[in-house]
Amino acid sequence: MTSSVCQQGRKSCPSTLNELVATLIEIFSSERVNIEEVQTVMENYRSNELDWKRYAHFDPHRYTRNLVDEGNGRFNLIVLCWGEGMGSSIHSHSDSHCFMKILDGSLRESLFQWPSASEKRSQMTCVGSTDYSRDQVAYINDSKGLHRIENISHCEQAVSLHLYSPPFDACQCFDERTSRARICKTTFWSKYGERTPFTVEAENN
Ligand code: 2CO
Ligand code: FE2
Repeated sequence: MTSSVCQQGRKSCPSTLNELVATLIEIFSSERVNIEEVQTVMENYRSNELDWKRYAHFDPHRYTRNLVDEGNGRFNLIVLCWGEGMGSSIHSHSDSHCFMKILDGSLRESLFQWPSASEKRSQMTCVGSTDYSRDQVAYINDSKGLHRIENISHCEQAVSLHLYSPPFDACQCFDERTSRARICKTTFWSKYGERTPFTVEAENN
């Protein structure tokens, strides 16, 4: 059996999640972020369940967000667990970079335009959708638009690894039929593998 060998040197080709975190911390220590470099490094890490299963906690009712690392204050690295048929709302990313790598299963990203003032109270416009499978990496920021992420499978769970820089704890969530926005607080189901205490206002976007 042949395995693809990464040709770009050890740092660009992390072989474990820990190595990936170390490389990302180094990349984000500089002021300027090279989006392609981050995407490549995240793609080069081959998903290994042994690395991330301690962060992969599922909830029967909605997708979970599980903090892996706070990236020296520069980014949040989060494992998201999506049960069959689960999805997010349409949401923004609070002026942050958002990278999403598939660790298991596959996810659909649907892109939407920001509603213009004249479109208030009308249906939002979907401008395309892309399916991502294991080890692929998607990128979005607010200038590219809004998105919804869904696990469209009815028989497979999905797990994804998200990097947000700078970290944020709230974003805007939109009602697809009316374009109305509201502020959603983001919450963690677990941090560093440990269940976080339940809070009443807890909600995902
Ligand atoms: N932004 C959503 C969240 O962090 C997930 S969709 O991918 O960015 O809950
Ligand atoms: Fe998102």
